[in-house]
Amino acid sequence: MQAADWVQQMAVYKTFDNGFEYIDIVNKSGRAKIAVQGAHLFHCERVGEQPLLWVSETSFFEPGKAIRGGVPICWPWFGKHQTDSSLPQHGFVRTSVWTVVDIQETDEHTTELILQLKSSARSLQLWPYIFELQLHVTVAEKLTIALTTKNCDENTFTITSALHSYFTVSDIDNVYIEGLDKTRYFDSLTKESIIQKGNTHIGGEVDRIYQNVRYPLTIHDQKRNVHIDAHGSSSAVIWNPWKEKCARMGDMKDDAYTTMLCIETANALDDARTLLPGDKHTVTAILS
Ligand code: TA6
Repeated sequence: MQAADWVQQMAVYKTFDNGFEYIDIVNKSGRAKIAVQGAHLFHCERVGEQPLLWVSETSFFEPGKAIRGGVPICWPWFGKHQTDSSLPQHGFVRTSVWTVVDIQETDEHTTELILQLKSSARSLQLWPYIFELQLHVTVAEKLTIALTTKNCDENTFTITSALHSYFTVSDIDNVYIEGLDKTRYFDSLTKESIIQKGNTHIGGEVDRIYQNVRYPLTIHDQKRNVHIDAHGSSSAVIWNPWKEKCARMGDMKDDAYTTMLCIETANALDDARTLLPGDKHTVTAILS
């Protein structure tokens, strides 16, 4: 769609038929949609381009279920909980209902949103610390997502996290990632520690946590390049479930793996962040 097909600018609360609430943002740069649950960006496209973010055609948009695609927020732990397997993978904030604090249409090409999540009786049962999260999203020529953690507790805590971005690719067989050459990664499938040689191609299931990443990274796709820059992160997770795992996932069509690639701006493994009482930490992904 061209900008002319859209109203020039808007930021409107909408709901799916089941009442699932999201904000629909349009400006002269493009369009984005962010769910109030999880502060979850699940759509972003620039004028005249295919969507930047991938979302599953069979994703749930239901209370308590994470959307498959867009940018899930993994916090206060990335991956499985280290000691309690009954706790949800990737933490609990991606299925929590956030509060929209502010929406500003700063100019015709830029819309900024701030969403907030504070600790609660429920969260304290899952993770025993008082915190405040803010997500600052800027929808413009670049999509900027900044997650700020504030330690409001009297105790120090350590977090791992990821802005778990799913990107649309034309065909997984014809893309590669530039920027990870000579970077060590932990292979979550084989549990090995390996040094990346050259560009990263995806020829099967890939689930890797790269450490000491020197951003920016670039997805070279046949039809376009996608640039991922970051602040407050020195780790990146690359994931594609490939055929077999994709077929087992209830919220992905069997061939969905062919048009998606996750490059997650993280604070994972050695890049975990420890916050003293009163400390703040911001992890930012700049996608273009
Ligand atoms: O992206 C890395 C990863 O931890 C993979 O191992 C895979 O589990 C993926 O996240 C999706 O996790 P989810 O809990 O959203 O199904």
